[in-house]
Amino acid sequence: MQPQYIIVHQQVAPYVAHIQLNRPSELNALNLQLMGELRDALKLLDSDDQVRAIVISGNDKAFAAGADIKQMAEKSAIDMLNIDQFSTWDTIKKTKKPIIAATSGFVLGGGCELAMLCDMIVASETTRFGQPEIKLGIMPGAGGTQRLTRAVGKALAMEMVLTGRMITATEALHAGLINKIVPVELYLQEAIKLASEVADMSPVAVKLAKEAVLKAFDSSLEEGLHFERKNFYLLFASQDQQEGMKAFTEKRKPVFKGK
Ligand code: DAK
Repeated sequence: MQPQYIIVHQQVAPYVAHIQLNRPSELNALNLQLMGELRDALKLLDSDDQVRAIVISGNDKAFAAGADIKQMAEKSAIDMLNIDQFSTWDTIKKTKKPIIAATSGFVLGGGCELAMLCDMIVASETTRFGQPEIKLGIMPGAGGTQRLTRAVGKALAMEMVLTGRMITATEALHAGLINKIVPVELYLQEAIKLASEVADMSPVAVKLAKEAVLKAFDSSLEEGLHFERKNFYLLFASQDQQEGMKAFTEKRKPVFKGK
């Protein structure tokens, strides 16, 4: 069945897929159906050999203005427990291929948490990031107190989470939340370009390197270094390692096969 709230473009560049969140009249508010469609699309792309990097965008006005407040408003704690949205978010989190968020306009609440679940963020200069849940009498529930704090530090995270203040793309860049800022007409193009750069590398090395970087968030330095070492050794069992080093000595561009 065709998804209703996302558009999947299989090959926007060689080995690069693009998912556009497409619920513009609600500023891409993340209702349950949209999140389910996103989860299913990512699962398919993650197992597709023709895809090595994925870009997620919204539109110029909003990447996503958060979870759908209208859908959540009447829910009880037990409804929330039974719906178990976390399993959807957890599946998205398990995507092995790199994901780049291309953001513009509002990146709020669950939208900000979704962008932070991605591996890199390319933002237009009109992007505003925020965790405004506190204004609704709740708090972030999908990583907004944890990933944000690790990215920008306690002072700014505390301010954003406790006051709901949105920050500009420039503040986000200085705080280390995003990778780059570009003019609004270029953010998608630049994100695809960044994804293409990654897609040029060995997909096995990219997968294991992404896993190792993410390990830094939930391990001690010693554990993380140990994990890194195992993945490093493992890559010496890949054809891509042989190709990469051979191509270097032969002064040519490597052709990586993901094997
Ligand atoms: N939900 C539902 N509809 C939304 C929405 C949202 N988050 N954001 C905007 N819309 C809708 C508006 O209701 C409006 O619809 P109509 O009234 O035209 O039918 C339309 O989009 C256009 O919005 P506005 O008219 O408000 O546009 P403005 O430019 O005036 O204002 C705004 C833009 C972004 C400042 C404003 O729309 C706004 O404040 N939106 C709400 C932002 C917000 O509070 N976001 C946080 C939501 S709570 C979880 C995972 C995640 C979460 C929870 C659980 N689990 C895994 C369990 C996340 C929670 C949240 O994100």
